[in-house]
Amino acid sequence: MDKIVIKDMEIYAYHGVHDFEKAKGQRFFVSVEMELDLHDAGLTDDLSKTVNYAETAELIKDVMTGEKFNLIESCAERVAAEILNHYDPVKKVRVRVAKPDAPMGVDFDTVWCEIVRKKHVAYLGIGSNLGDKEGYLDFAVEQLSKDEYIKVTAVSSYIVTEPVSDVEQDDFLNGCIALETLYSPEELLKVTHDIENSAGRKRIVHWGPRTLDIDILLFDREIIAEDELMIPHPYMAKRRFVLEPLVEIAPYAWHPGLSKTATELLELLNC
Ligand code: PH2
Ligand code: MG
Ligand code: MG
Repeated sequence: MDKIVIKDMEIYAYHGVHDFEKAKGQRFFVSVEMELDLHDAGLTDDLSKTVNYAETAELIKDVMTGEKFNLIESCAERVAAEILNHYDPVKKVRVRVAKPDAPMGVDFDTVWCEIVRKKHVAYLGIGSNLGDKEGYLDFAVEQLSKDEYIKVTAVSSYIVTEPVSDVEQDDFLNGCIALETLYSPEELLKVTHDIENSAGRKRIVHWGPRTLDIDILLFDREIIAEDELMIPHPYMAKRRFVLEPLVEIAPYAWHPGLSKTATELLELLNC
């Protein structure tokens, strides 16, 4: 992947565990490597097709001077999040924060931490068969869009589907959401649970009627098999109410366990 790099930007700031560090301040050196596709910008000589590094430098300075953190880790985390949130074309960033005058009882050149953060792509299935079904699905989209670490990139049409269940219940309204996120799968799961709960979801009957169900279907090409979290979603390949809306927004979404696209999975259900 192409990169834009800013190396060792010097910023005077007030981070540190000790009170005197927060009062007096010291020098920090911040480096960032932003991964993005530079081909188009190079061919067209057009600044709007790339990231303006002078603007990035300002952004980094604002993050580093806007708040006082205990840890250089927190500085790095915030810089990474701001850059990824601010610049759509940047998919991955490496951030290093160095503190050469850190109070240590030894002679040293410098000390730094370095992190790599990237945007993940995830697909969610949403469903409701209680109350204002459309309202609940819209609520899920709204709440996800509001989260500063999530960008909703596509929402499918909502389709009416018959319940796949042994429990007698009303028809569902189902849909799919595509998003980019800085969250890990576990963090995203917590976000989706919180949204289900604020939609008044009560877990009374297993596989019973629900105001709002949000399932993580796919997360990058990861495979996770834990009690609380299975990715890809274990039943997605068998369920038309998942695959139809998924194919509408992401026909080539890849199922890493079955090594098939969403479209291929839907075709298998049809035959
Ligand atoms: N969800 C289930 C069980 N059955 N059937 C339909 N049609 N739509 C659903 O979203 C659904 C279901 C468990 O989450
Ligand atoms: Mg479900
Ligand atoms: Mg669920």
